[in-house]
Amino acid sequence: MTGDASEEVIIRREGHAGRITMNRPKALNALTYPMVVAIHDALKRWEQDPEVTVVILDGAGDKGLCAGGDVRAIYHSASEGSGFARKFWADEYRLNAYIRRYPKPYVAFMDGIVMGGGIGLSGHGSHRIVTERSQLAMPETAIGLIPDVGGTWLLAHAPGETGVYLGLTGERMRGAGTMFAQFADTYVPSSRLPELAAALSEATEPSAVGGIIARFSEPPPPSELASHAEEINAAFKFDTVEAIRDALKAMDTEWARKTLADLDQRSPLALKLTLAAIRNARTLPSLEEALNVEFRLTVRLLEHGEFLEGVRALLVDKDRSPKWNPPTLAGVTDEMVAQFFSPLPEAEALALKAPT
Ligand code: QUE
Repeated sequence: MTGDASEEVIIRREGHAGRITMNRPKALNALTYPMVVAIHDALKRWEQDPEVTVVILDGAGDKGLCAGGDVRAIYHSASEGSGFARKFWADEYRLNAYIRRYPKPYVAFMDGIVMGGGIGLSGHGSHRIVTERSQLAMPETAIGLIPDVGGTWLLAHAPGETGVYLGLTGERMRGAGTMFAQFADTYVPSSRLPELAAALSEATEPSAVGGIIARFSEPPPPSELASHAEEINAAFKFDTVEAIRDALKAMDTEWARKTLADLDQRSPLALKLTLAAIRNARTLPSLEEALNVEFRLTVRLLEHGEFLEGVRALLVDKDRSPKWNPPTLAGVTDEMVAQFFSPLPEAEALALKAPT
């Protein structure tokens, strides 16, 4: 079971650690379908292997852990229908839920950029480590999608309206902000990660992992996010995106103007679905239920065309001028939102269930 550097993900044992290294550094380690399968298989093997006491996830290269899902592959598959996208998202979300239920410590080194699908692989882990280089985000509304991979669940459990703000604007979390939003647990300087991995690989019991990590923990550098909590809660408490925009306009501060400009770049349809999905996730009993709803929304955003237009404009043609449909918030009716949330036909639905 030796690692092969030509693989998209390097899976190997190092002492008592099962190690997963995302290995597409030229694509910021964006998560492909074969990587989803390889990671799930490795985790299943290590679950049964008494020699493995801890799993460590990290990324090759110096940019970050993972930029997101390989949305370009989904874009290029779409001319043949939604089959590949459905398979990709269903198996990715199943992996996200499995990570949350994993019976051994799952340690994610969230160094550098960690977005979208990268959050799905790390944010549900038992030990989430950030560094001075970490930039975490759920940026999907920019590409006509909703924050998926359990993003609506994580955002729903961030304090106050922080998650609504992060999910709608796609704003990046750094330093202390990652922990304030409850997307990370521990700050460790990036230069100490190799030493931490070596120490973890010597853990003879899963129960030793927390204490090992604590030895490397330092106070995180301050960030802007918590300092804006009051403005965030005041502007993002409303039930409609229109009311949130009005509140930002009335604030007339530098922060409010920047936030408004961010929102206005994003898909009106994705914004309304994201607001409803995060609020809805607060009422759900489990991550699995949130993933099942996310699947309805992502599949329908693909078939509607919004997601393809977003990927085209931001990642393929790179003209940064998506033609959103509808083009304005006013065009997105409550009926349209309700239609997106309605259950898929039983044979097409993702039906993940929380363990009882
Ligand atoms: C929103 C997103 C993604 C994004 C940009 C957004 C996303 C994603 C990537 C990405 C980035 C670099 C790559 C790549 C994909 O960008 O999900 O293959 O090399 O994966 O604004 O949701």
